[in-house]
Formats: sequence, structure tokens, C-alpha cells
Amino acid sequence: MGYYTLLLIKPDSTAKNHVGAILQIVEDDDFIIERLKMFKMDLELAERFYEIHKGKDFYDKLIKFMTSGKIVAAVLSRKNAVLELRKIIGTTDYHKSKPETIRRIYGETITRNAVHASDSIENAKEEIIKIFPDFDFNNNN
Ligand code: FUP
Repeated sequence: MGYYTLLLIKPDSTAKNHVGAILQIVEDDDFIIERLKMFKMDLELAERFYEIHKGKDFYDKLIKFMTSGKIVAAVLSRKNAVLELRKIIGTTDYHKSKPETIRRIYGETITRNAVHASDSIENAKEEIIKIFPDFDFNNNN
């Protein structure tokens, strides 16, 4: 299920110097970092990235948070990448996550929950293209 997935290390994590620790967790779980960049999301990209949540009660708070500071975006690969990354990030609501998961270790609230990971192969592809428009899924290296 899905060789590539997208990881976003959110503004709460970059502000607290957790980038290296989070990347270490994914590398220790056999993910390969294929692409990596640090930048501040502008409003246009944040709205496109989270368009599925437009209209929900938490949408404005989510957009404000995601544009509030630098993020790190990574295309990661491994067998069953989508599923395996979701396993190690934990649940949306960080405090319900299993111990040892990234959100449980580094999350602060349901919005400031440390990381994003694509939740399906289809979404992984769409999200990777939004952040890395020139990513070539057939000939990455
Ligand atoms: P996830 O796929 O686990 O990131 O969760 P969702 O796609 O359901 O939510 C996307 C983001 O919206 C979450 F990372 C955090 C934020 N969110 C809230 O702030 N409040 C909520 O009640 C639900 C989600």
C-alpha cells in the first residue's frame, strides 16, 4: 500500500527544535527521506492543502496555525509507506495516541499535534504534488 507518503513537521515542532528527533524516528522505522524542505506555508498553499476541511469548525484555527511558522516537508518512501507512517504518528487527537508515537511524544493539543501524514495513497500523491510539484513518482532518484 503506497510506496511514497508525505510528512509535514508542523510549526509547533519546528519552534521547539524537534525536527531532528522526528526525522530520526522515521529513519529508524526504515523510511527513506526522498525530498526535504523547510519553509513557511503561505495562506494560498495552506488553504489548498486543507481544502477538504473548509467549513469545519476547526478550519480557521488550523490554517492560522499552519501558517504561523516554518514547517518541514518530507517525501518519505518505504514499503506500505502511507500505512506505516500513520502508525508511528499516532491518532489525530494526540493524547489518545499510543505511547511512543510522534504525536503522543511531541503533540500539545489536537491542533498543535506535531506532524501531518497522508492518510491514503490517493491523498499522498495529491499532497506530495502540492508541496513538491516536480516530484517524479516513476523516476525519483
Ligand atoms: P489527521 O489526518 O490525523 O491529521 O486528521 P484530520 O485530517 O482529521 O485533521 C487535520 C488536522 O486538523 C489535524 F492534524 C489537526 C486539525 N484538527 C483540529 O484542529 N481539530 C479537530 O477537531 C480535528 C482536526
